[in-house]
Amino acid sequence: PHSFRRLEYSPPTYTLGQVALDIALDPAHTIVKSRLEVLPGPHHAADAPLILQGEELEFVSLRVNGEVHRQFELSPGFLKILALPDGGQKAFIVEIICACAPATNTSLMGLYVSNGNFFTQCEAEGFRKITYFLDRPDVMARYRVTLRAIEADYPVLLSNGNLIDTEKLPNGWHLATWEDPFPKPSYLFALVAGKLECLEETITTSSGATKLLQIWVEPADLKKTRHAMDSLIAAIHWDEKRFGLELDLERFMIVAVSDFNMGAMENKGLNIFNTKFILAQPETATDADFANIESVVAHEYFHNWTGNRVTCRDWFQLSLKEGLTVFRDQEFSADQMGSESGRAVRRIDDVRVLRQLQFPEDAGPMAHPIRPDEYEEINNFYTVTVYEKGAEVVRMYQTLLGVEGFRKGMDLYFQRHDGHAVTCDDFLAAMADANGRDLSRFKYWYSQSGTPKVHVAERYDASLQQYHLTLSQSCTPGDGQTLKNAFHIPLKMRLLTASNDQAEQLLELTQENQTWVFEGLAERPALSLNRGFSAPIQLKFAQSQDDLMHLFFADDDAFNRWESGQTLAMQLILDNHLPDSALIDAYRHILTDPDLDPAFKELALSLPAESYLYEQCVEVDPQHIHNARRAFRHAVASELRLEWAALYQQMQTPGPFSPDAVSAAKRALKNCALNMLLEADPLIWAPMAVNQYQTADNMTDRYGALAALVICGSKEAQACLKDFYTRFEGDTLVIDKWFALQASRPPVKGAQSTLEAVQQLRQHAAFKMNNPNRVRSVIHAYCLNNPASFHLADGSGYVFWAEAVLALNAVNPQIAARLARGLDRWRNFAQPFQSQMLAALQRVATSPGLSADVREVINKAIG
Ligand code: B3K
Ligand code: ZN
Repeated sequence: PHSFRRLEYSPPTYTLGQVALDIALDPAHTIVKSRLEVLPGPHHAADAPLILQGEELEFVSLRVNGEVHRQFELSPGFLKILALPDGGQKAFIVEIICACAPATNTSLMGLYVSNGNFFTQCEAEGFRKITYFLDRPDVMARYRVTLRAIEADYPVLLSNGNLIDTEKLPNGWHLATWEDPFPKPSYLFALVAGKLECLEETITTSSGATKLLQIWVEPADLKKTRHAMDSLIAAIHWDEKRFGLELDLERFMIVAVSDFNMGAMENKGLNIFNTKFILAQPETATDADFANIESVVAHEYFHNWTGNRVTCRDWFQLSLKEGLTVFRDQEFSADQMGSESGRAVRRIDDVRVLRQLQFPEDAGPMAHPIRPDEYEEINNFYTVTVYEKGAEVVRMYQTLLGVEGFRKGMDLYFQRHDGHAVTCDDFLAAMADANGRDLSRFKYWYSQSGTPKVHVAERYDASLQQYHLTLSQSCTPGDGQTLKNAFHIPLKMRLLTASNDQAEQLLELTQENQTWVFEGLAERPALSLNRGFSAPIQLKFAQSQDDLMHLFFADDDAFNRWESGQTLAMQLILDNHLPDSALIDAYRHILTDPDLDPAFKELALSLPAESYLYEQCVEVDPQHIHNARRAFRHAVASELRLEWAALYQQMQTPGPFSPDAVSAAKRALKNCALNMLLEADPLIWAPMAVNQYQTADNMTDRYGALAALVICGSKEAQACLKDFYTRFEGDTLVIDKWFALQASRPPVKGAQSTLEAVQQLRQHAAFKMNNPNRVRSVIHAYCLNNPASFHLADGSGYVFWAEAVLALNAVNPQIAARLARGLDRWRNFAQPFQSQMLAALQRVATSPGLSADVREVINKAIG
């Protein structure tokens, strides 16, 4: 298999000026005519051939400077054009005609058909499935695009930029021509054609310009677009205010499609979204859906500057745009919460995702630095490391430089690089130069993989009234990197004392070992370190139970308050213990505190995820961990049953539904209480859950009640599931929830196994192997998100996994490769799980016809 290496980057031999595309859309045979103005690149050598990428294309013809050109070679993946005029040293024109087959394109890369409409997905390397091209992000060109189609079937024709012409054509065809004023790399190209309608709004931006915003969906979905539009408008205003960045186009369009490989795509002026991240109404979308829509709409909008105006030189630099844009959307979403405690709750949520998904990745066979050095298939590197850890790295600049210093760095970054394709080093340089700071040690966050560990040793000297803090760092890489340089680790800390006289400080750990001495401490303080999770590290700190308990009661940093509770619970669960009375009292104190944000209460009472617990073990026994955690949860449910019952009453939200953060937090805590009550006394509380299910006026409450019944294995669950299906049969996104809930049900004694249920769901008439959302709601939900039902000692879960990976490999390599990641951590499991996992991996590895995507993941797992 071929590997691409970061250090082998070389600038393009040729670049592009104007690009004109003329595309006649036909599901079976779309004809693409391109006219490329080709220019010699900066390091051009005379007579260099022009090598264009192209995949799954039917070549029709080639002209150079208007003449038929016969000196070319076609090979899988390439069109090599030789004997160019003037040895290619002056600008020349290449005209190519080729064809593709969108209707049979199930990879959902390039041009494809979904529900009778046309869509494209070009990032990372999909444009080469539309036409032969210099398909690399450092070649930026100006596009003019003419789309032709039968008007009755495809009344709406969209592409990037501004609409400059529409015409009726013979035989019921019509055309539309779009021109994008901004040079862009091919991965930001998009077209959409079909029967769509839009919600539109005009807004005025900070400079007084008027802009047209449109959200295009299938006609029946128009009523579900309001929240996405509100989110877009909020994001536009936030970016003006926080970063001084204004929308640069006259028109900004979003289109929703139900067949999509990921969440959404930031194509210039024409974002394309998975319907899951656009469509919402209270009856069909949960509070989590509303929040996700807000954050994904903002994320793609923010890419307009961080990604599109300044883009990546090569795909190794992906985190340059993704880490930065995730950081921006996290900050936006936190601000939308409207309060400090709301901000903290968002932060806790983001850190949970990082620790549950990214920490395991960074310790496993697919570990890579946020700027990878090597890949076989770039699609495999759109990872939680590049995105979420990348965002943590950007956050650390802000922690080190302050909000204003960070803004100065951003301003300089745009001043230097607007309109260019640049690198992570350029970003670091802008941050350092704008602030006159030496950030040379900070660069290791880009080049070294693994989660750094920070070991804490503390000593209090009563006679000198001194507190000594020694921190040492280490890092075990997962990907064969050996040499580790010390990271530059910003740690917010505060010493908690009875007199409350110590301020928060920022410690910069830049050596392997450092000691700090704090003076004037009349009593031994409790240490609150890595406040707000200021660095993406693992703290190794044998903090005393007393201090942890003190933090859980009294830390003014909400993140660390939450964290100390997690640590207390985690230690007990891993030791197979139930909560002691001190911890139950602490939980009671939190639940009954009238001044505490309900969202925080809900998080404080949520136990560490099984996948996070796995990371603390040398030999993972998934069934053992599940049982220990379940028993612990049962005790928390039973011992606090009075408090849960009271909260269930207090957290009702009478009146019309509103998705705002305060109401959502109440619903979250109420539904958490309902789950706990069903855990404690299922027979008593099942009727209450059924009642909530039946009378709910919103999806959060209806789904919350249904999920509680399903998870506890209540006999009422089946009837409610049946009702739910009939009630929402026409609504694909809601039916995805119905599938996902059953596939993620933890094991229930005496009930059908989840594996059997999932096998039946795969045979369900509404299951579709070529729709990624549906596949994710059944197969990925079971294999990646339901550890105790998946890790079965007889290996049957892994057999199901292997068969699903192979079946998906033939349909959609990206979706298959994501599933293939499911056994990454096999080496960490106890027997018999470990051998059964290896057998399943080997079965996939030795199967014929593996895509590059799946092959890379499986080979790395086996090692
Ligand atoms: N940039 C896209 C991701 C493209 C994934 C290609 N396999 C969405 C985003 O991060 O905004
Ligand atoms: Zn992104």
